[in-house]
Amino acid sequence: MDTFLEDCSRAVLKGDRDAAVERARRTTAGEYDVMEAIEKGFSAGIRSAGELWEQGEYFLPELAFSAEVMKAAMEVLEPVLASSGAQGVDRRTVVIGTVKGDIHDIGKSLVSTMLSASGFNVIDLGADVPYQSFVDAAGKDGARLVCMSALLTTTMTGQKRVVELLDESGLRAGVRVLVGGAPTSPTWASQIGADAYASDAVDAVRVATRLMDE
Ligand code: B1M
Repeated sequence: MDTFLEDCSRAVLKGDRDAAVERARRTTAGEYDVMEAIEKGFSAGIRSAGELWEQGEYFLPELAFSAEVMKAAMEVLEPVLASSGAQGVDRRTVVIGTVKGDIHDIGKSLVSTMLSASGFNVIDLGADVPYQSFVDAAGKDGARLVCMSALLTTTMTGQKRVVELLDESGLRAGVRVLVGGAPTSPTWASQIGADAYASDAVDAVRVATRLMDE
């Protein structure tokens, strides 16, 4: 891997906030491609921290600290992402959140920023979002797309519940549903009656655009 990307990854893995923020600033200064720095640098670091935690070499506070450092880097990077897109301006409203019981919000926020950057009007409900809140927000704001993230096998079932609630509310016919997050898959999306699955933030923009154009 490129040394700069390795440095980004290591800064997150070691919980070195100053180094991570410095690398993020250099990225925004145009030294590196922002998406590449996120996906191959900073995200690689948080995934390595997760692996060390899984192997019992990191304790949860160390993993949480790495996540905080990743978020500090993302705070520097997100404004650049947000202003970079805006091509093909499409102000159609999208509701997004991580489902109830799940506080993993780094990937969801990345998807949210990329959708905003691509011109969608994004209503980001945050993480640990009650199922009904997705439905309420979609109804209130006339959303055409509901996006749900889940990182836990125990919380991904919440995505299914939201699809059911959208059905029960009568909103389902006018709303597309996109799911994502590590334990989800295209098969899962079709099992729960969602319209699509996206593997990462770039794919999410591609799939969201396709769903809106259908
Ligand atoms: Co947790 N955690 N965690 N964690 N954590 C995982 C998910 C886990 C796989 C780690 C492991 O065991 N290797 C595991 C889940 C196992 C499982 O269910 N199969 C796990 C666990 C078990 C837990 C706890 C239960 C631990 C505990 O307390 N005992 C606990 C749960 C808390 C809760 O939610 N209730 C917990 C807590 C935490 C921290 C708080 C320490 C922290 C989260 C901090 C935060 O988000 N604010 C954390 C972290 C950082 C991770 C890992 C290491 C990294 C997640 C991440 O941010 N990745 C993760 C292991 C891993 O993923 N390798 C792990 C970087 C991010 C950019 O990628 O989130 O995958 P990701 O998002 C990607 C794609 O998935 C996709 O696009 C994004 C960008 O490319 N995507 C979408 C995501 N959402 C999408 C939505 C879309 C489309 C694409 O459309 C709607």
